[in-house]
Amino acid sequence: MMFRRNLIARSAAVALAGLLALPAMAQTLKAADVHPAGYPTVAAVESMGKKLEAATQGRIKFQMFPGSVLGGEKEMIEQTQVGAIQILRTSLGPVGPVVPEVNVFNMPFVFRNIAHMRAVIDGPIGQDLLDKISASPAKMIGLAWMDGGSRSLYTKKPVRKPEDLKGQKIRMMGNPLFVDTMNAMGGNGIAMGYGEVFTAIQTGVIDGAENNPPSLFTANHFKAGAKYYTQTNHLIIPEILVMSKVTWDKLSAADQALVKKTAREAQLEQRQLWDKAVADYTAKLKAEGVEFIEMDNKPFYDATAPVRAKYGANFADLMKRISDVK
Ligand code: GTR
Repeated sequence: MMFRRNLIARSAAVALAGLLALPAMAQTLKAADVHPAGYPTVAAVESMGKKLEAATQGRIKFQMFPGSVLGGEKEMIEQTQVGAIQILRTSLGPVGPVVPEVNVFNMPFVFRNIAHMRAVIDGPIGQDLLDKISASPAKMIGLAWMDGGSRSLYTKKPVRKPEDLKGQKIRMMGNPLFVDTMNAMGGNGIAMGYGEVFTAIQTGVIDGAENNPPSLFTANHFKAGAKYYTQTNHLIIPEILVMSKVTWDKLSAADQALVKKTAREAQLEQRQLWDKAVADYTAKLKAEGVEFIEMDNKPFYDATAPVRAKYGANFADLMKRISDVK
């Protein structure tokens, strides 16, 4: 009896030692994006995945789900929070309702231009915000920033000044801050998922939306009838790459460092791809007959001052630090 118990204990110990000696189990990271294959964010995150696979000899595998196949951004954020999606590239816009601290970057005209936004996200303020996301109860780890360029209005009728937006229903991303922004700009802001915009423009549920040229082109919204692109540049919202905290907590410290390093490289790669995409898609939109309306956007800046005052009250110091960045 004694002998058998010893034998069982010994074989259990041998089995345990065998398990410990096994390499860490292979795992697949599911990455998601609303944009289609080939879009700068998708391409940069795919190349991050290849680096992760190579550096871990295939122990970490990577699978990209582009084109909203896993849902709209709001749904994908929720899936990331519970660990059903491991890596998500999303606009910071719909992250605002989950991590209110990031709304400082979501405010209209908070950045002077793209160069200013890049200087801020590349510096200590950008790192602070990534850390705030990671430390928040939202169960997401902020890995890196991506470039979302600057957002301008596109509508069925030409718009040159705030008064031209009167009575026009304009789709905004799901965040009350953006609905307030559009209302202040003179239109009626309607929160709606990205995937619903095409049909909503086509059927007249909305009169237009706002976005950057690569999104306007790849989502085909101009083909639904929004052919006037007014250069308001009212929102310069960085995009973000996050990892589910559920996944992050299971990674070794070495793997976490590798994920951060490759994410940071993806940030730089996406930036190169982005600048080219903006130029290419702008040319393509023009070739498709989209009229780019250049105008003075100061009246829109002035009209949104109450939005900056209302939401900026929570971030007075941070806004000063942002505006001090050269
Ligand atoms: C794009 C952005 C997407 C998504 C989309 C939208 O510019 O890259 O992440 O937020 O806009 O308007 O919903």
